[in-house]
Amino acid sequence: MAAYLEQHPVASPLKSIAEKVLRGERISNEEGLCLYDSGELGFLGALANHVREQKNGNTTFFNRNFHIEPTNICVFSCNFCSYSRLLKHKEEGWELSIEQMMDIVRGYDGQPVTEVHIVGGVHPRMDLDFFCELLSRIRAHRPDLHIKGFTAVELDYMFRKAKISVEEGLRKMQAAGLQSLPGGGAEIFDESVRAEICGDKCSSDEWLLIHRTAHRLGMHSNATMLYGHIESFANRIDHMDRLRRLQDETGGFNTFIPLKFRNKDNDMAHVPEVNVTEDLRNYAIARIFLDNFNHVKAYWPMIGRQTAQLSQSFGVDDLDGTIDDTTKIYSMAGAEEQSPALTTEQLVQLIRQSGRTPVERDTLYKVVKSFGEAPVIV
Ligand code: V47
Ligand code: SF4
Repeated sequence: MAAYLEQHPVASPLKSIAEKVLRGERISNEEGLCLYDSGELGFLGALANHVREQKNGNTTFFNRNFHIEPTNICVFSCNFCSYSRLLKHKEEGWELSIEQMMDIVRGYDGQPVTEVHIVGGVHPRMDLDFFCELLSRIRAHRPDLHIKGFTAVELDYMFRKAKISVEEGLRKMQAAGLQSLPGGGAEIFDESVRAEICGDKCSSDEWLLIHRTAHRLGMHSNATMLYGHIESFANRIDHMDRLRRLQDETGGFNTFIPLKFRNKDNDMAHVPEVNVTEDLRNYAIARIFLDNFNHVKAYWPMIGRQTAQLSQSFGVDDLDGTIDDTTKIYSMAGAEEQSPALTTEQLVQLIRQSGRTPVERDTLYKVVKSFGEAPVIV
């Protein structure tokens, strides 16, 4: 970064932000907004890469996981969602029984996966007891598998229906085998944008309360941000500011995952998608702004393999995992990856081609296996 500043004339507010970041200081919301308003791609990439390498060196993490999507029937109607079906259109959706989900788990017997990620629509009849039974069955069948499951939106609905507090509900699920929460359902915290795009599901405060409580009970979680639709840059900064403040309080977030809005077959199909420059700028600003998050993840099934490669020069140090085509939330919304699956060798290769060192991690970023130094690219 110092070399970049020597070679490129940078206007004064940006220069002082860069100097602050190089000194390891936190930037303010106003400075974050200034990066969105006037930071050009090369400058943001150099600065984000500095932060990335300070935190994670040349490593890019991935994990071996698989997904279970219990249902796409959902009581909510988020306008950006291409995946869910209302109960009255049940014939267009799917509902898996516990036995069917256990068949998926058993399908990975003998394979070196370390995590199962469970996420889906909010089905009115799949309740807390149903999911506690699923958790206990998975735990009993494969005690070594880390169970990461259920967005705050799914949990909020389940706990309300069971008429129990967030803490009681989380304790019950934790006892049944739940270990971490994924980051979905955060969307954009700004209340007026949230009302427009997903007004009927849990509020921002409820999302934050569930993650705060989970952290207090010793669980870790992720945080997402759905960007590139009707939100403003100020809304993105506000979103990340609320996450940064919760992280200061609990330290329980593992990773931040920006999710690019995809516009196929949903009620926001008229909203154009942002371009790849904006994706990379957004990764970079997230990396610079969220100084207390150790990791920024690019979810490759959503942005495609090539942007995932590029993102590693813009702050990203994690490319999620080897995932089978059970992930439908993005393919149904128009993502490049219609049937996302990469073998470990392919993912390792993809990371190496970007000049980074692939490291397999578990859910909590413990190293499972390092695949050695990346070859020098000439
Ligand atoms: O909350 C839905 C998003 C999320 C669209 O924690 C869309 O490791 C873009 O959170 N365009 C669910 N995004 C998925 C999720 C996730 C994914 C990968 C890893 C992790 C993790 C979490 O998907 C929803 C919503 O923000 N989403 N529809 C769409 N049309
Ligand atoms: Fe339901 Fe989630 Fe889709 Fe919203 S984003 S409609 S909560 S499945």
